[in-house]
Amino acid sequence: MAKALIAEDVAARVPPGQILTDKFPVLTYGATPRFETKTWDFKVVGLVEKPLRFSYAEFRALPQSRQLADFHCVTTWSRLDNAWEGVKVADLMKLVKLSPEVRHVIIHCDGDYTTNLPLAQFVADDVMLAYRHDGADLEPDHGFPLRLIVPKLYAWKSAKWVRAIEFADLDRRGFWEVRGYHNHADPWREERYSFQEDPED
Ligand SMILES: Nc1nc2c(c(=O)[nH]1)N[C@H]1C(S)=C(S)[C@@H](COP(=O)(O)O)O[C@H]1N2
Ligand SMILES: [Mo]
Repeated sequence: MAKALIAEDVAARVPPGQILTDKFPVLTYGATPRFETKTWDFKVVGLVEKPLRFSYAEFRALPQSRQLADFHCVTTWSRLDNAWEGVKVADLMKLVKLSPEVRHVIIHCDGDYTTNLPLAQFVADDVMLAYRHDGADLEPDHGFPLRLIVPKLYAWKSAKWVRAIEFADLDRRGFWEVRGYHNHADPWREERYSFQEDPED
């Protein structure tokens, strides 16, 4: 009886068309970038009162959080209860003064990967810049030293090797969003492909 209830809870957390896995597959377009502490930095740019730049040590000195979150890849695997540690975007935003016209965010990564999301989704309480996963530093292939985690959207929005956050007034589609993937990417609505987009939306 107890087991059946747990199975039902789990089923309720797996979006339509997804299959559960305990593995942690690596999904990367291109090669894993090299990390060097000395040259690495993290920037906040675009329509902000004052752009910010953090060295690796400065970023690691920011307030830390831990959270469990589910992860849904558009290629149909989902991995539940990932323990992420890092800096909550909500905490980072305490240091950022946005221009009033900001509506969109573009994430820039090493290797020229980008992804975009609406400001409201970016500042959601469960969005995090993570450097640890399941009790260990992120593996290089999984985004070390820093990746974004956006649990409510398909995982291509969870950009690995993040180097800069750009705040913008207008939306600009990212790497996969210009290659046929959906601009919104809500797994509960199966927003997988750009042909599903409502032009009025
Ligand atoms: N920089 C970068 N981030 C990325 C990707 C990528 O190719 N480059 N792939 C995305 C995709 S499609 C998925 S499903 C997740 C996979 O994360 P993982 O490789 O840690 O499982 O990372 C996302 N973040
Ligand atoms: Mo993916």
